[in-house]
Amino acid sequence: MEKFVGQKREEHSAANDGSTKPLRKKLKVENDEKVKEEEFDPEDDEDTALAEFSHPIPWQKIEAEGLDCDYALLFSKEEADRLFRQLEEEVVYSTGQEAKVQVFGKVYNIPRKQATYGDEGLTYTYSGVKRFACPWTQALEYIRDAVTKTTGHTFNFVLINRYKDGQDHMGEHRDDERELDPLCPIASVSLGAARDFIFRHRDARGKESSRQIEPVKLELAHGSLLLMNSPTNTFWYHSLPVRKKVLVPRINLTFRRIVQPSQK
Ligand SMILES: O=C(O)CCC(=O)C(=O)O
Repeated sequence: MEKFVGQKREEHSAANDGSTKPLRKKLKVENDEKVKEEEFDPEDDEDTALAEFSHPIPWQKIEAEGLDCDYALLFSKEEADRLFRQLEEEVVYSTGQEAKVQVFGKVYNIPRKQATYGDEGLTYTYSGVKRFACPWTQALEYIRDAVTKTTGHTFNFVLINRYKDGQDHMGEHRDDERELDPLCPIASVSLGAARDFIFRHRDARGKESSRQIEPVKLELAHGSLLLMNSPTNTFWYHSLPVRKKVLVPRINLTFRRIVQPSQK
């Protein structure tokens, strides 16, 4: 039997009204004490906007043998809706070689869209393909800084996966590439459709598995943050399976700290 870690789904379902608003709005008190709404100005308002993320948020601990994760709702539904729409405008997804994976020497199209952003000059090689970091966009910087304020960890790279609906998926894998700083958790932010996310212990995979260990199953909600702490990615594979009933898109951002060989 799968171990299910439950959350409240209905409060965090994604909006689909298609409208585009600025990332965040500020309230300005005028001389006559009337409160006026102003457009978000990224130059002067970012610290104020991010201040709320320095307050503790309720974390849910998810533990099993060799698995250590923390889960929380980071963004309100309204803010998660706005961030989703902004990412839809800003993120440019890979095409060509970067939109493929290599498994045992064979090249496949990936069943979702992918993009990589981060600090200048960083690269990340996984599934046999080298990815280059595009410069951070405004929304990505905002989300990255919110994750940093909440967790105390800094990140220099983000892998973005966009699932157009429940047919798009990600197969079982571990994020254990040599470039990843082992002391920094992988911070996974989800926006859009809620999707199941399954961990499976490396000794309990396949018919010939040596041990019986229950998989750990979560539902990643709109606006949520999942921290995969060490040593989770050594012992546990994770996947985002097909869910045919899911008809709306989802964007997942995994913030990582890359250490390039020259820095090691
Ligand atoms: O979309 C997800 O939640 C899974 C992402 C993932 O497994 C990865 O980026 O390694």
